[in-house]
Amino acid sequence: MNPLASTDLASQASLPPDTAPLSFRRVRLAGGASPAAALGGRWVGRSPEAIGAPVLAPTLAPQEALLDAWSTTGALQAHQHGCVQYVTDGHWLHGVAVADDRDGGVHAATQRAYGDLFAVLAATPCTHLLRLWNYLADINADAGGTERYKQFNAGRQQAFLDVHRSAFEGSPAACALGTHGGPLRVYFLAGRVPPVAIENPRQVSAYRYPDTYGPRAPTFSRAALADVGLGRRALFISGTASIVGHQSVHLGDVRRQTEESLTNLAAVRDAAAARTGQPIAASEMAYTVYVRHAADLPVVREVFERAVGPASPAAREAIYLHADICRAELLVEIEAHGFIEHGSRGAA
Ligand code: 3EB
Repeated sequence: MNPLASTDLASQASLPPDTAPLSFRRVRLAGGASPAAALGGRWVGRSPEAIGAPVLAPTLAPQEALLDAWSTTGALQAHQHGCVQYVTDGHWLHGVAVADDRDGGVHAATQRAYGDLFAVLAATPCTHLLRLWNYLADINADAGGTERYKQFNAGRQQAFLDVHRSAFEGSPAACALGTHGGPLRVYFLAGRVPPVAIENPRQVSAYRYPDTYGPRAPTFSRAALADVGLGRRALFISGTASIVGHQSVHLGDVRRQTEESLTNLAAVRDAAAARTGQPIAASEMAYTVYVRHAADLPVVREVFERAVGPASPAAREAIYLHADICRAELLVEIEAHGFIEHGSRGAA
């Protein structure tokens, strides 16, 4: 336990005492029917709301979909604003911004999505982003001389600056993946209290990447720790790839890229544990594994399952999606979230 670190956390604003707790469930649904009582979440598989990233595993029936569902016990209200649809109970808010990038291009679509999203947050008590999930078709394709991911980064950073939100230290945890079609989709989860941003000591912070990766840096932190009520905290680990410092490593070697990504995930978990004074078990987290080439699934899965324990809840519940990673040379990216009980904090 690091006493300094726990002072840090203790000085964070705390949730109002009447807060309904936030919870998570990964659910398999026939026909993509929305479960009652969920704020919402990211859909994959056979649903009109699904992202264009085919599910490589688990094997789904033709009409099945998977939903990463965020729930609360509070009374829910659904709303729409601009390109954003969202559901909130006043304590937690989940939404999705959907913007077609075919007319005005990626930069404009990204600014529109984030502009509407920030307008929603500003109009509710849930002003603090806990986690963002970005999905953009053909992320590595060139459009007018600039890679679409770089245009996305420029639009995203500008949208943060436009509303005077930090685009650097304290940025939200996020991921950005390339889908095989469909509009830009930005899923977001927000709450009333700011999370604590966590960085990875093995990596340069993404918002400090040199401009060789694009004129505007990506806007995200490596992870975020958020109080979710009832004495629990969530650790949201951003999309994590085979990057050391700011460089992609193990080019062309999917096995070693997967191992390096897992080493980075462990470093982020360790950094979070140093802040909370409590370890978080890799075997208990909920993972999404993005694989660029479907043929790489067996190798990625073998390395991942060995790392988290082949019989663990993590291995059993992980989902593998066919998606492009935001740098053309990266073959795999892994994201995860999990929960920490304050109760087992001992003396603190
Ligand atoms: C990386 O570490 C790999 O642009 O929101 C990971 C997580 C990555 C989030 C983003 C990008 C993003 O740079 C890519």
